[in-house]
Amino acid sequence: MTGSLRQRKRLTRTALPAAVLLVVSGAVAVQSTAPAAAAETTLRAAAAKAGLFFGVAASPNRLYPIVGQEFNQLTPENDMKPDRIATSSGGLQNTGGADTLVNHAQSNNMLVRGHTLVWHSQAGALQGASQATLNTFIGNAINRWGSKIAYWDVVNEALEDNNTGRRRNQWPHTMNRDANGDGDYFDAGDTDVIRDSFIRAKQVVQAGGYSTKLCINDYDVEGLTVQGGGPNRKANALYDIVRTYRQYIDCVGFQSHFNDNPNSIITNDLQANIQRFADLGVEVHLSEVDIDDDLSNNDIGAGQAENYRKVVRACLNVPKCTGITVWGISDSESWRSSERGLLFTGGNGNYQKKAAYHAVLDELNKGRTTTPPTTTPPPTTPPPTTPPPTTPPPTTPPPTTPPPTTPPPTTPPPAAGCSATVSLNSWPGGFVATVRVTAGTSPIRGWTVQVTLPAGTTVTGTWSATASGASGSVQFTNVSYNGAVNAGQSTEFGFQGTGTATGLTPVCTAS
Ligand code: 9MR
Repeated sequence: MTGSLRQRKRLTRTALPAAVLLVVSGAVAVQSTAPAAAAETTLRAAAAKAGLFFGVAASPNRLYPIVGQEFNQLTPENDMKPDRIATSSGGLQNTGGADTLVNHAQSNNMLVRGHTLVWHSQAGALQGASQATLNTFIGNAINRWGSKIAYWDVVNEALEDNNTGRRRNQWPHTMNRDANGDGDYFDAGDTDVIRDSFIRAKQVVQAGGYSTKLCINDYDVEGLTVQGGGPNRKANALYDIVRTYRQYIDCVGFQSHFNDNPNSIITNDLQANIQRFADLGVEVHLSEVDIDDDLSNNDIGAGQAENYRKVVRACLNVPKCTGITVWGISDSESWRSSERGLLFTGGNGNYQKKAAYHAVLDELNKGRTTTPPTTTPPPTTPPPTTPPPTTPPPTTPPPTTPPPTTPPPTTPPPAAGCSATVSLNSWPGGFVATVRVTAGTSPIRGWTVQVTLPAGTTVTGTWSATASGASGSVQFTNVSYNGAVNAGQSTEFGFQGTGTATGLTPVCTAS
């Protein structure tokens, strides 16, 4: 751990991109998964070994030793919001609290997530500002801290509540214009505050040569589905935004305030949703985690500690889920203290670990992949099983060329078959399909699953596979990390769509 942090510090000083820092952590993770490795005893150490950060929302008056001991990333809870630091013309003021937090992070080898530049709430003197003024503020704020900020939340909470999938009907989104009336703001003639703010932020980062990555952050976007199994339209809308503006957006924050709101629940498809964003090539962060300890009837777990474990595991299982941040240290000091949603009790620097803390630490210590126990010993020397990579993949998209196949020496090898089964989660007008691909008696290096969709059915999103089209006969081909499947083993991908998908007969072809 110490080695990786020393390395991290050196790299930070030379302002290498955050992605490189994470790869460094990931490389340590590979070594640490050796059986002899001892469990780490702090969240930050365990997370660093697994190749992700574990952070906390912080305020200048609560920079107790625990902040640097347990966490290696810091998000100013309120001190970088426009109502603290922006003037009405987009200048900066009162940056003292933010500076204190950035300095504290630097001296404790913590990454900083800047929070936040464009937001309808806590806008202060910027409330009602034009895009030009927002752009001025974006430039001033990014330039003030440069690469000391690893991630900036450029746009926060742009989407409406109650699962409508629409942009908020509030400033700054009231500046949006849908020129051709096609229902989105993605066209060249449209006005889109999200697009314009990201374009500006990207220009500033590039002009300054900063390593800062630019994120979009929102809540109730965590699951593919919401309570009752219907589609999470807010998540889908965020997905469309990230896909459309991918060239400017580097990272996505799922705030992860899990509570009893029907759209704020923990669903079984959290990991699949993280994965589909990751498949766009962006980093995913669980950026403001707190989990109500009294989820009544909406959660998928028995208790808070188990729910924390599931959430952490969902992130760990997706290599591009590169960080988790809890929204405060202790329950009593949380913005939602009545929900007791954090990892510690106590206050004022004197904190006690909860069961949830121990669950998170334990899960982090397991690392990126948990291999299911093998019941029968392998006969001879089987090819290695193929868990997802433990280091985050490079920022370039996965290669489009299939993995190389080795020509058979003289006689052809046994047929490398595979089979596929589909499980469906349907509702009127839509569905999520999870497809399990299982290798036959020989290992396979790649696979393609063909399905014929009924007329009128359209695929709107795919994760852990690449789709050849959206309707009719569609072929889903493995992505870089899940093509190789050992004999008898399985991997999964999924897609969602509109229409119905009952009675699909998937045909699996292996390579
Ligand atoms: O935790 C923050 C709290 O102290 C503030 O009073 C509140 C004001 O809106 O904002 C809280 O932080 C929010 C974050 O900035 C964005 N996502 C939701 C968080 C909780 O409201």
